[in-house]
Amino acid sequence: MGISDIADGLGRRIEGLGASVSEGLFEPVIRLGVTGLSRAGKTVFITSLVANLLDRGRMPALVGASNIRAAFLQPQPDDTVPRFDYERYLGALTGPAPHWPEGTRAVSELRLSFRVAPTGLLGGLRGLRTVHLDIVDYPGEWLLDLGLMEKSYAQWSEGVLARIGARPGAAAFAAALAAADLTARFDEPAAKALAEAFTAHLHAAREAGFSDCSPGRFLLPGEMAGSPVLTFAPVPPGEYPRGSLGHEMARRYAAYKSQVVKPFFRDHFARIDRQVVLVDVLGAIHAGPAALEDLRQSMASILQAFRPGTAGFLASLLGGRRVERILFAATKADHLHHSQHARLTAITGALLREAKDRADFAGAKTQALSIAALRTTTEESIAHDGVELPAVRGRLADGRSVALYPGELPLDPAQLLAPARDGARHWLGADYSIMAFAPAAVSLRPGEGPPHIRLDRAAEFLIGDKL
Ligand SMILES: Nc1nc2c(ncn2[C@@H]2O[C@H](COP(=O)(O)OP(=O)(O)OP(=O)(O)O)[C@@H](O)[C@H]2O)c(=O)[nH]1
Ligand SMILES: [Mg+2]
Repeated sequence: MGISDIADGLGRRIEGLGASVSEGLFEPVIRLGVTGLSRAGKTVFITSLVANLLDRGRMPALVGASNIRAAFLQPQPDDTVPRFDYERYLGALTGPAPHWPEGTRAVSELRLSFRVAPTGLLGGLRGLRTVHLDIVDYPGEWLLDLGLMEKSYAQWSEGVLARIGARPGAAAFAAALAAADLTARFDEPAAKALAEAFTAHLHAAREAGFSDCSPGRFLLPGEMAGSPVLTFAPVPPGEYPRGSLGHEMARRYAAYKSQVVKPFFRDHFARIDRQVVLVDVLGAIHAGPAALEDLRQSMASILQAFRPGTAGFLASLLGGRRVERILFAATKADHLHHSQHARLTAITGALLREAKDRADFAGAKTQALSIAALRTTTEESIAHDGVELPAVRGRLADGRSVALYPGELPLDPAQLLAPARDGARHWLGADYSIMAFAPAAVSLRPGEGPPHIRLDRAAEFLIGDKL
């Protein structure tokens, strides 16, 4: 740990104290982090959660909802973070031609404030309290970058090169690597060619359903696109003299850590109180055993961020502060008939099991749930060879209505996780499908948010105790 790390840690702690003293006395702020890998469902989750907290008719499991006298959006407190574009996303999901919002590229934030009636014995004597909920949307890939903080460039390179082996685009990257002379004098076009081949591989791997496509900013560069911190790639072990291409790559890797990874953890992650981690378990099962195993390993890396005791860098930033509650939510459960939801939850729990067993997340409360932030289907049973199958029906983007029987998830999660871990190429004797259902056209009644599955349970776990 360097002097600057210590100073940063101290600065945060003092700043953090200031915030908690003034806000703690007057208006409590809950900072809710929403994360998940690309396409996990973060934007849809936040949009539907906010809509359902503003209009709470579909939130029976949120017990404190009856204490809420008013809920309203406010300007968010951080001047340099983009606002989560709630109105636009809600318009996309529930407007006249419902469609999914586009993918997001960066951190964004929204403040929802509640006026809450006092509860308890002396409740009647006090006025309404204000509780602020600051929701922060950030890519899970950025948490994967925490793994880089403890790795030297050589260690990181070795790990990546071993992992990507047969993945899409890896051969083209290997060819680019073979063509490059890493000991030759550094020149920018050569660095760029390698970084581009590596980035192309990351994109292809993500398309194919792989989860660990870090460094996170390579896929989501935002305003850093093309800058030197994103223009490096892993290289084989070797002696790279000063001024060489290989040496400059190592320097840029170090710059990525100090100028990209560290500021994210300091400015965003370190301030989170409650966290929801969205996981597209069904999508990974559909993509096959390799994708499910990669998801498991990626989640294990992501969850490292929530046990800061082991990571020196993060421990010094957090200074004893911790996330109090973590919800692991399998998203898009509306692809399944409700009779299969418990199995999806069990698979999600098992997927995270190892990571959870290694530590108890420093005392944080955790829960696993299967949810759909926006329910796009209705349930029905379809007759197939004389058997009634529990199915769901939804609408495709072209307007066709189709019934889907996604396959029966096993009762025992090991039936999926074990073959995945053993490197199976296909699921044996089973086929799991999902469909690109479009959001259903809804006409929301006054006081009701968009239809969902268990979003109220998620909200109760995350913020129920503060209402
Ligand atoms: N059926 C169903 N599909 C969903 C639901 N939530 C998300 N999806 C699907 O998942 C896709 C990704 O959802 P987003 O909310 O944009 O995911 P994200 O995590 O914000 O994605 P990035 O911003 O690209 O990282 C959507 O376009 C939908 O196709 C849901 O509740 N039900
Ligand atoms: Mg998004």
